[in-house]
Amino acid sequence: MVGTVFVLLLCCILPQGPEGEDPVIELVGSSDTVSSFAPVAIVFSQPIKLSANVCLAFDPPNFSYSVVLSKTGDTARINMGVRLEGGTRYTLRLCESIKTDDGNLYRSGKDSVVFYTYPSEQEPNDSPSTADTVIDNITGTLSTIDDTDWFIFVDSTVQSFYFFQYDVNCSLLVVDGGGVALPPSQLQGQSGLYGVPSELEPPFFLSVQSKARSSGGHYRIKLVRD
Ligand SMILES: [Ca+2]
Repeated sequence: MVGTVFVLLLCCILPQGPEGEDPVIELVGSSDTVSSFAPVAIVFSQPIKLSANVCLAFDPPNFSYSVVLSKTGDTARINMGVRLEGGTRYTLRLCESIKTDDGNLYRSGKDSVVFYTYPSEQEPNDSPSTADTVIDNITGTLSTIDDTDWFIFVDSTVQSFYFFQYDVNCSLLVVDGGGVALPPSQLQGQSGLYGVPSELEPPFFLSVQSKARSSGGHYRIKLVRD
């Protein structure tokens, strides 16, 4: 009984923050699916001190990450440091509790943020016979100046596709099932929406090739269906 009273009293004495709400951490952005190569941003519902140690436990593990906190203490950019697993559900938990400016607590070990990664290319995919099948989204990188990535489109409902490039200097080539390349002039490797010619019957192929002997960055292909 005495213990119960003490707990009740303690509940009333502990600071509850401006609205009395528990602080929460959420993913920034409208989508919970991200590229395996891209950073992730999280927002703290109640700001934390800039001196706070934001220690994160990834599941599956990633020990190469780094955190950059915004000057307002309410947003953190998490640079992954490595390429995450493609097509995977990730959970982020705090390794250490963090106090808010108002004395509330983000508790360690709680499930704080869940996000998913788009499927990513599986090397070797440097020829049509080893091409990765594109279902909806797929990400890739030109890891060396000699890297060429091939993708196969098998779905007849695909009308067009987006190609998003992030610091990739590349050219694109569409090849039909018989190995005949379409005129490359329409495909500059820039981010944009590319139409699939109506006469092109699946399966057909898209290759992403290094341009001017450059490498690095990453890209994403997103199919658009009718
Ligand atoms: Ca590649």
